[in-house]
Amino acid sequence: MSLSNAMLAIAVVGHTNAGKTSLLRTLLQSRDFGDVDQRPSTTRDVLEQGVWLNSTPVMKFFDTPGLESGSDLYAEIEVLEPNFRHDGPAQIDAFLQSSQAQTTLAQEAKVLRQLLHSDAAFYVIDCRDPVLPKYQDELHVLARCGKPLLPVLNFTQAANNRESEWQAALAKLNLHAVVAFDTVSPPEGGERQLLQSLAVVLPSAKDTLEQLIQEHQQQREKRRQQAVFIIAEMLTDIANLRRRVPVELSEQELANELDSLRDQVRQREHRAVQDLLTRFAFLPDDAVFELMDMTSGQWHDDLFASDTLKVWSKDTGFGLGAGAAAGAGVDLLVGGMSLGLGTAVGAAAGGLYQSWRHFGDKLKQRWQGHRQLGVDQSTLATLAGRQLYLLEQLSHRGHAATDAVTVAKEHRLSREQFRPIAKLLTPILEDQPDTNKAVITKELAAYIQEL
Ligand SMILES: Nc1nc2c(ncn2[C@@H]2O[C@H](COP(=O)(O)OP(=O)(O)OP(=O)(O)O)[C@@H](O)[C@H]2O)c(=O)[nH]1
Ligand SMILES: [Mg+2]
Repeated sequence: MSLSNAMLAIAVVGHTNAGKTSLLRTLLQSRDFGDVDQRPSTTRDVLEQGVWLNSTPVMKFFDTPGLESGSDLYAEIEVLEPNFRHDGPAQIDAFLQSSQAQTTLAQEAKVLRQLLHSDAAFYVIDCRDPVLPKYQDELHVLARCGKPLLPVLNFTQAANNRESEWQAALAKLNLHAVVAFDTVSPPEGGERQLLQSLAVVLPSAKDTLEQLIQEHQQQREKRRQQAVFIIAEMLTDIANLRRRVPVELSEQELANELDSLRDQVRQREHRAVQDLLTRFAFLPDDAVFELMDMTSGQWHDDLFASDTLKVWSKDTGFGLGAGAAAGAGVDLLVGGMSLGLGTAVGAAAGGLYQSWRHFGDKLKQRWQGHRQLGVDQSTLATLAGRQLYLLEQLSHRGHAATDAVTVAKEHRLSREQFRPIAKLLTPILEDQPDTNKAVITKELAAYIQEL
């Protein structure tokens, strides 16, 4: 039967602490698969996990305990060689019947048993280690199982790695297809290379592995689109936050209002972070956000004074010049309005109703003794920058990583990057009538997707 039509069984084997469980966490995108620890012998038993393709199980990975006594194991199996000349799997079988396989070498026996029952294996190597004789012994024994082995060089990001030494040692065993794959920071396209290399040593599984590569690529694209949408939605929600406060406020009251506004911002940001972590199958504590500096809120009735006034003066024919507009605050606008109320009503009747409704609402609030407090643009630029930084980190992060991503205060967008976002958010910030938040979120997402 062609393997491409059956469930593939792939074992992950190697010396203890080489990162076998970590490799599977990253491949399976499962942050909580098995136990990972810096102490040796963390995985004590074989642990399996299925992989599905369009709801059909196509593959099973088997995590195995670490090999610790490679040289003792080699010595045991060497003794059996004359009885089963040129038949490695028979030698291994015979060893598995021996008393050592139940006692001193029980951990090694579990690995060999699993390998005999698998179609192929990843042999994980901590390539910071020198090629010690015990590793060579271990490899010679594994090779006798008669199964395709694909060596995976882990810890390749370490400065002191010995990749070339290992490549040379592996070549002596006819293991020429070797993949460098740091499980914590996998290289761009690393998973594709890993699965394609597996297809080279296991040609009958090529179709399944190709389909898996494609499916994962589609999942990655979809996940990115969803993530970008989460960020866009957070920005429109936060731009839309406002607090209606009395015009006359003591310093303390204003400080309290700002605190509440900042709390709302932080809560919304936190929700986006948790959504992103979930989307990328990380755990809630996998990102640490440094508390953001939010120096000020902004008065939403005069913050966009210059643009607002320009629009207003154009719509009503008040003819406030750009210079006046740039310097004008809400009081000037209120003053102008009071004087020109008749003109404004006339303008409304003359088809400028939209404009009147928009500005009229704000002025009405002001006349009723209220103002609106909202989020300033520099806060929005920081929020956008932080989320995009997190997205970038999560996109390149292996699920074997155990430390958290730290998102700093200063991860804000540059002025150039933020300008189009600010432009898209303006109708929300200005509380313009008939603003369609859903449409703006979509446009924002499209822009962020290209960043
Ligand atoms: N920096 C870094 N750490 C890694 C990497 N791979 C594994 N580790 C760490 O190395 C230690 C051992 O990883 P495990 O995945 O438990 O190794 P294992 O081969 O399954 O170990 P046993 O089950 O004990 O045989 C853990 O502390 C991991 O976090 C890597 O690529 N980079
Ligand atoms: Mg393990």
